[in-house]
Amino acid sequence: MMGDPMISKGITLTRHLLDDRTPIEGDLGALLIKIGTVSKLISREVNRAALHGKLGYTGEINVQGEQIAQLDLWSNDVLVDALKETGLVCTMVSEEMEAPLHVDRNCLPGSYVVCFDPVDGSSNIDINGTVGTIFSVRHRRGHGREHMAADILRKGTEQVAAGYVMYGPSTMFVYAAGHAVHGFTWDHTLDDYVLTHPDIRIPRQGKTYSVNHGNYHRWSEPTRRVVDYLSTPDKATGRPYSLRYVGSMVADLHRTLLEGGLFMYPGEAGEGKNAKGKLRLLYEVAPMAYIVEQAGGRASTGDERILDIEPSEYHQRVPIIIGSPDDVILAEEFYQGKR
Ligand code: P6P
Repeated sequence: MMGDPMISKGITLTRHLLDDRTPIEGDLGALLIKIGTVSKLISREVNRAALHGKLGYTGEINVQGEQIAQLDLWSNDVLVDALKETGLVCTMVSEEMEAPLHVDRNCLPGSYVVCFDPVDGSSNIDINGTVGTIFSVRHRRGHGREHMAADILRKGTEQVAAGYVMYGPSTMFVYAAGHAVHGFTWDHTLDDYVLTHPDIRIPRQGKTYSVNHGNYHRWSEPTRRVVDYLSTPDKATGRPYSLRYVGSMVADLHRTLLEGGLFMYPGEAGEGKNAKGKLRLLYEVAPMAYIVEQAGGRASTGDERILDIEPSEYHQRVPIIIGSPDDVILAEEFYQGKR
């Protein structure tokens, strides 16, 4: 896409997605524009949460066993209503909804399944940290509610688009739809996203690793050995890497995408709740893996390519090792006993 006349400053997300030179299928552009529009509302509420008494938690626990932040529920409802309104989304899966939502009237041939985490990392809102919305888009294959599970539980390779919105010092919309990864920054004067990061490519190798080091003693041996290796000084191989960890997947992945390096949320040793890690395949791990691969990166569990995983449950967790290809391959060598 580099050199493409559409890849120039001042191009808004709307104009980019509706231009017939942008290789995006059918109604997908309209769907992404809608997600961008809703993200403006979420961004505004995140920014005003402290002023409008929207900090803190509802006191309820979600299907993940996690506390529900006030903005989690509000953002989920806003996204659900918007995706319904498009008339294009037949089925939705959300971190905040135990069961998928099936919208019969939208289930025409070519309609979409959208999986999303409305506000990922919402625990960071109360400390004015960066949070994000993550989304994944697939075509539905079935013909009715009875096919809903089969429509949803499909490999990440069948995604037709994925993206995230990062509510940070600036609000950014980053998406991939099979050809390139483009980043747009919210311009308040235009009241729209403007193309600022065309055709993002992840560096082959980075200088940072991103993981919750507090879990060190719960990790399996290979994970500890990866982290021990990266934090051991060795000039010839550019070590030690610096540890960077926000605790908000969108923030940690965005830095990794732009600067390279490794993000990991590995499984824990043994058969406990977090044996497969904490992050959910359908609406966190698979969309991020889709984006990073399209930027030239790599994403695996340590043993298996993320996008090849056949989901078995809507809220299934998988370990994730993702980022620069050289760094992920190095980590995989530890998991596969080659180092
Ligand atoms: P931990 C936020 O709760 C989240 O789902 C991701 O955004 C983030 O990467 C991860 O969990 C942080 O988890 O256990 O390190 O606090």
